[in-house]
Amino acid sequence: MIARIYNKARSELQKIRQATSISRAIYQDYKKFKKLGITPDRSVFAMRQLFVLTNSRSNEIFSRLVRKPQYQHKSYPGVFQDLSKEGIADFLKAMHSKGFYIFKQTLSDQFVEDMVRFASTTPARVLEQRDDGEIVYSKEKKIIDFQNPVSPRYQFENDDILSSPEVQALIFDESILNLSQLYLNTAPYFDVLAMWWSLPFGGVGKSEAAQMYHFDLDKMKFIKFFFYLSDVDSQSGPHCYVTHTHHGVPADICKDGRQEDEEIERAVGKERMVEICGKKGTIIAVDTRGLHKGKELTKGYRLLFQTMFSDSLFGANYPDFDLQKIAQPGREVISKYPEAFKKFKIKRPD
Ligand SMILES: O=C(O)CCC(=O)C(=O)O
Ligand SMILES: [Fe+2]
Repeated sequence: MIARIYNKARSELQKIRQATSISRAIYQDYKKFKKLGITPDRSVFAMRQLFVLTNSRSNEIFSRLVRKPQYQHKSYPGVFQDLSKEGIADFLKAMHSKGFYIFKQTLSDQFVEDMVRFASTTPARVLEQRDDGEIVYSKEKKIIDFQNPVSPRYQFENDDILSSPEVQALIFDESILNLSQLYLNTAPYFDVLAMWWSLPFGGVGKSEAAQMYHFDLDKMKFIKFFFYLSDVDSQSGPHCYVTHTHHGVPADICKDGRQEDEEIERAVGKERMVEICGKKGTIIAVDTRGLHKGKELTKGYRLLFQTMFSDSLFGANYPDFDLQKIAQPGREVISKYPEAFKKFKIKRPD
């Protein structure tokens, strides 16, 4: 009995020591980042390590460090411009408690149709098995063929999707920026852009296609917006989320990497594992520091567009966006929020 208590105390103490030294290294790197704008690789890894060691608490603490005053505009035009005070309160409550929110507002049929047309005619990268067995994105881009899919996921290149006016409208939607700052409690940064098709593929590439439970930790704190551009039911790849896990998880599943459904179910129970189904046009906000995945498809297809705002650009060094592709309305928004959209830059030729 005494030996057990002693061992537990010793292991807790070890964890605290480890967490302290990792925090110190991250803080040093943060100071370098403030000068150079680049996060040293060791910190990208260390943040994940610390997140697991402290069962998610580290990020809340660090995110206080990077907090800046929020924008104070009178209005924030866009998809959510009519959201009432109560609507915003609902959104914040759900985000803080459950970790995700399904909006009543949706994208119009016409808007979705235009995006689908674009995605059906634009080549994308596919997951392929290399000679050494590893599954990676192809160099060559392919247009989706629903009859003969060659991959569970067709991922578009940022440079390709940026030229779509609909994509630009969603990136520079000020109402989305406003909800992001309210949730993140700081003036946010536009950080990530993604769009991909998902298809049934017999389980091959499930992990690489983000179809196994995992947490994201690209930055300290961030919010992702998912836009369903096809009808999504239980068989056609709903986004799945384990409620409350953005605030920590039971010890058994407090680890990095992909995890099996059964492991999660054993630890939290099935009721907390939510499948988010919805018609095309559905918009969802998610704190993907919580456990989540896209469900493997058994039928149909799913087209998803995604954006992400972060509290700071400290963390994974994702590529900048090509400012030259942005049309006038987007440029006006950039000039209103230059810091938030600082990743839009004139690209130097390679
Ligand atoms: O496909 C999905 O629903 C989940 C994708 C995912 O893991 C992510 O965007 O972080
Ligand atoms: Fe993810």
